[in-house]
Amino acid sequence: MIVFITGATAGFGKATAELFAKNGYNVIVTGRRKDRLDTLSAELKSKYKVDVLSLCFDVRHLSEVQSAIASIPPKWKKIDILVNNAGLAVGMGPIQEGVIDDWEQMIDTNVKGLLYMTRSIAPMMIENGKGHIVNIGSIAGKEVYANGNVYCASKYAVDALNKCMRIDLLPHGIKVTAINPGIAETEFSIVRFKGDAERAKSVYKGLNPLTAEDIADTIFWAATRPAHVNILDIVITAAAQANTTNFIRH
Ligand code: NDP
Ligand code: 8X3
Repeated sequence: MIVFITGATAGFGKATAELFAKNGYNVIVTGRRKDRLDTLSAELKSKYKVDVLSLCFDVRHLSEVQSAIASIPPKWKKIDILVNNAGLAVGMGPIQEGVIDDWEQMIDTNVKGLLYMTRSIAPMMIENGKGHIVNIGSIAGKEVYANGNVYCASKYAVDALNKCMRIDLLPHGIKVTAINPGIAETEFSIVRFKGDAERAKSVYKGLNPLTAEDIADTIFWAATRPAHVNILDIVITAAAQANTTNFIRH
């Protein structure tokens, strides 16, 4: 079995690569940070004795996506599972003060990147006669929150695409699943607040957030149901989170 994971250099993607490798799957790990991909590949190969293919590219650039996919050796072409995970929030503030470059980054990564990946890999799955696409949305794609505007919009787009691609791929036997996490402690907030570690830490203050491993576990569970079962959509939060705005902090 082959699993292709976008954004495997950190957070959910990295934990997902580890969990699948631990369970004997061969993994294709991707991201922009080559040093991290090299370290992760070496670790997974030596620890779990699986094959690992590492592809370094930026999901925002169609030409990079296309050449990365074209470079996949024949034995790796039968991709069983695609985890569309690469994504980010950049900035947080009212719409009237929005930073256009932050908006572009979120839309280009979370929406267009996911589309480029799906457009490249779904035809390969159709040719193989099977496949499973797991899209990482967010609770922010189910319910908005103050100052979340463009990030929320990008994840609402993932929610819509998830539902639409399930219809389009249904005749081809390809499963489509969305996993929508609430707040989870990864590098997400450090990226959102542009390296401000103090501000990033404050997001999780006084509560026990989800971990990358919790999400990897959920992805793995959804991807390993019997052939006749498909999990459509999961929203998962820390026990201390009720929705996008209500938390219990101690
Ligand atoms: P991290 O910042 O820890 O990891 C993000 C991953 O995405 C990294 O591997 C990064 O790799 C990759 N990535 C970002 N931009 C690009 C790009 N342009 N091209 C290729 N890869 C890219 O965050 P999380 O693990 O938390 O986030 C993973 C997904 O989960 C995202 O889609 C996020 O929106 C979503 N999410 C996160 C939640 C949270 O609270 N943490 C909650 C709900 C959803 P690199 O920088 O090396 O390219
Ligand atoms: C990340 C979760 O609530 O910070 O998607 O937007 S939230």
